[in-house]
Amino acid sequence: MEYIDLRSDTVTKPTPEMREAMAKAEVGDDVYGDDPTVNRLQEMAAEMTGQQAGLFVASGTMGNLSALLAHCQRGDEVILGKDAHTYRYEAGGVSVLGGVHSCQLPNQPDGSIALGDIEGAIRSDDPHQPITRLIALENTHNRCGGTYQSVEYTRQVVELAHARGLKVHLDGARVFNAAAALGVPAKDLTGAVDSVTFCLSKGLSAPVGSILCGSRGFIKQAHRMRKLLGGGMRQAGVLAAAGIVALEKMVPRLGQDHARARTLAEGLSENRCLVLDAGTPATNMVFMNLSEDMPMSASEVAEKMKEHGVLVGVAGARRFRLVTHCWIDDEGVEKAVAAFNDVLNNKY
Ligand code: TLP
Repeated sequence: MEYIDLRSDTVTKPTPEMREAMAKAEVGDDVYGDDPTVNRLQEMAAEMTGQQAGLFVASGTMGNLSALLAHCQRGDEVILGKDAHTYRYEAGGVSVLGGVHSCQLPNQPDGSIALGDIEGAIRSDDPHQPITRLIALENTHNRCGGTYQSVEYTRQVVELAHARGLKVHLDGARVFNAAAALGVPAKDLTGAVDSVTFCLSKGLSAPVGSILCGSRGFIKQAHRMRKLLGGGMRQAGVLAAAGIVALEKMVPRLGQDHARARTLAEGLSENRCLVLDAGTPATNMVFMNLSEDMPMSASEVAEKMKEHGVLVGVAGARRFRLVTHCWIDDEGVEKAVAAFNDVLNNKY
């Protein structure tokens, strides 16, 4: 059965054009820097993010971890949001492998961290305390609802950080979605930070990979960290070839996913068993809860939805996350709304 899969945009499969490019990719040993396709992808990524250099990594998690390890020494501290992917969903790698302490601050509804909170969390030069080294942002912000932060906010955090001798890393797994929502080139959101990771294997539909971008000196250090993490790949050009198609062909179409997420939310808002988050969707994610009088749990509803051919993300006992992507068309959106109506109607 071909499911309508709304669990995440990570479920996207490579497009026929990507498969063709992968089959024809010129390759070499990337540990020697000899893979022309990887090199081209890294250059394109650096250009698009307004950074000097790029590094192809296996995943968003590896990109974030390589960056944090490159910026921080053992005993240093990273300031991040308590709902950051890096803090919640990356197996604690920064502490486990890096000995890096984390200071978790509240995320605002748009995923930002209040400037005053950041300022207040920066440590003084005191041997009792860890050394604040890095501020980590996330744009779009996954757990806050696929929300995005402005160019101006990003600039303010960078200004504050640099004035205090700190660096800024951006987990931009979906930064091209943020840029599409704001109607600006991605480099406006990424050009000023010290490092940025973005993912090719989410809304951009490539099968594997993320890119970490930063200055040449930083990428040299991150390259060492990638090796340490076991992420030195060899003929990775077969994967990078799909990444090149992703940057050329998939970035410009992300707005379509946002429009479909809006249509999906409109359709679901008419079902009285569902309570959509205020303002959802900001980009390609719809977040919602079951209404109080619904006797079923989100997992039970998800099971029934599966029987109707629709896979949904369970984000809590009574909460869902639905993510649109290039494999969800208008018909898929209609079918998903209809399936929710079938499963939930007459259940309260
Ligand atoms: N997010 C996944 C899950 O891990 C939750 C998803 O389905 O959304 N940063 C952000 C903001 C992310 O959302 C993700 C993946 C990552 C980093 C990690 O990327 P990968 O999965 O490539 O390691």
